[in-house]
Amino acid sequence: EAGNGRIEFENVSFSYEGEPVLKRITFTCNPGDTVGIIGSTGSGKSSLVNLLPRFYDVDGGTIKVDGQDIRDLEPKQLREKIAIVPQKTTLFTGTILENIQWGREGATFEEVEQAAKMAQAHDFITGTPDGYNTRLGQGGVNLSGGQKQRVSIARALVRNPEILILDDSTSAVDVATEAKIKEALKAYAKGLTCLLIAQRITSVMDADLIVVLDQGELVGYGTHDELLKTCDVYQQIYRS
Ligand code: DGT
Repeated sequence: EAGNGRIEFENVSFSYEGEPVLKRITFTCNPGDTVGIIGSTGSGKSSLVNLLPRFYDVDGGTIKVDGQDIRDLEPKQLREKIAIVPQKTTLFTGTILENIQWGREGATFEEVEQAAKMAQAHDFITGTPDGYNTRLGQGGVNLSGGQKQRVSIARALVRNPEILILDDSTSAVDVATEAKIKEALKAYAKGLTCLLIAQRITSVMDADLIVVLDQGELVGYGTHDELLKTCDVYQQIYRS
């Protein structure tokens, strides 16, 4: 359905064991937008996205998805809407096909293939002698870091989410391939809302919106050009 995948953070605060890590975060993400999230280590990027699938709950403020407070959604509804590729994903001993199907039980081969194509994993998979039936060693040891990340992205995409969260999931993928992944996500039939955490500024520069975090505070919110003019922290990241 077009028009799904709106995300609203309103005055969101969050702390770990009384230690504040997110302070009054407010931003809106329109359906189909790609939102880049950038900021130094420890600025709160992962914490922010981990609130969406309710791995943690807010201390204050509200997060809404498609107009509904996520605390009012059933876990199942939330799981159907949101797919997250965590910073450290785990592939298991089994075939590539099984590793991608883990995202959604009952996904057909065609659906797996389609997800892998979007994640730019299809070509390297079919380039191996056993293709999708290639058995991975523990943790996916026989794949490169970038290949593992692409299989993990395919695992999330096979779930057909409205919202895809990539937590530093393309750090080991080369810039050209990363651009192709982003293009494929843009062209995704349902209009996928994507939250993309990245270390490289080139990964977020072309996003519809960029959220800049600094020590748990939202210090910038806008496009690349806007932030270059208005946000000191963004300028510093850009220059470094
Ligand atoms: P990264 O992944 O190194 O680029 O850093 P961010 O920006 O993703 O930051 P995040 O959200 O991982 O951490 C924000 C702050 O929260 C940082 O001071 C570390 C702290 N923190 C993160 N996870 C936990 C946790 O599970 N327990 C506690 N007590 N503190 C945590």
